[in-house]
Amino acid sequence: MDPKTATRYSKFLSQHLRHQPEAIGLTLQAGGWVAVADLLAACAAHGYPLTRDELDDLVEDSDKQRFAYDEAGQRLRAQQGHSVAVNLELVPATPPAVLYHGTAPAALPAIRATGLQKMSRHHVHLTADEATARRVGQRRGRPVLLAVNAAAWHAAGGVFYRSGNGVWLTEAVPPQYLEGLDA
Ligand code: HQG
Repeated sequence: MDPKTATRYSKFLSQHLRHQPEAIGLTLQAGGWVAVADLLAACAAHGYPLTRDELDDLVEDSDKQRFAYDEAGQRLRAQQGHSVAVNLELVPATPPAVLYHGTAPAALPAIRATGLQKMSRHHVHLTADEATARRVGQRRGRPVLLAVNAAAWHAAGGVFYRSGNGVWLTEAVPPQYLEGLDA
């Protein structure tokens, strides 16, 4: 698959494993899983035919490791980013002292007032690495980098999880734990 086609397919998979499984006739099992055979059939029936080998390549090459097979390789799921109700069975974890979030200038007034909110996803997405956060912010224009005082928010009762692909997740971050809101 050439890189452009791979990106198109990867977006199609993200869309249906995170947001709209029913649009291609899929139902996510507990943990967000779908049987690979069902997924391949649904993709083919909706204009995205692919072989198991091509799916393996997409999973392996996903720049953010968006997808993961179960241990038997029989089922696939998105590792994070869902808007549909799904229980990823995440285990609370102690975050690094500082985490980062990239956003856009237009969101700042609301974030100053209410802190980081999960919006349409299940969690606020944070990263341990500044460059990744900047890239996330860039999706919406000039990036604004916020530093999250994760140690303090964790000590005050904030619950953090780490997804299978290393994204740090939390329910919300109150504004007093954010730096960079004046950008
Ligand atoms: C902003 C992509 C107003 C928040 C990315 C963000 C990431 C607020 C937007 C992953 C707010 C939500 C997640 C508040 C937060 N008022 N706006 N109180 N609190 N916001 O896409 O973090 O390619 O749901 O700053 O690369 O941008 O899909 O979250 O701008 O890793 O794998 O509301 O999604 O990865 O946007 O991105 P999103 P995000 P994938």
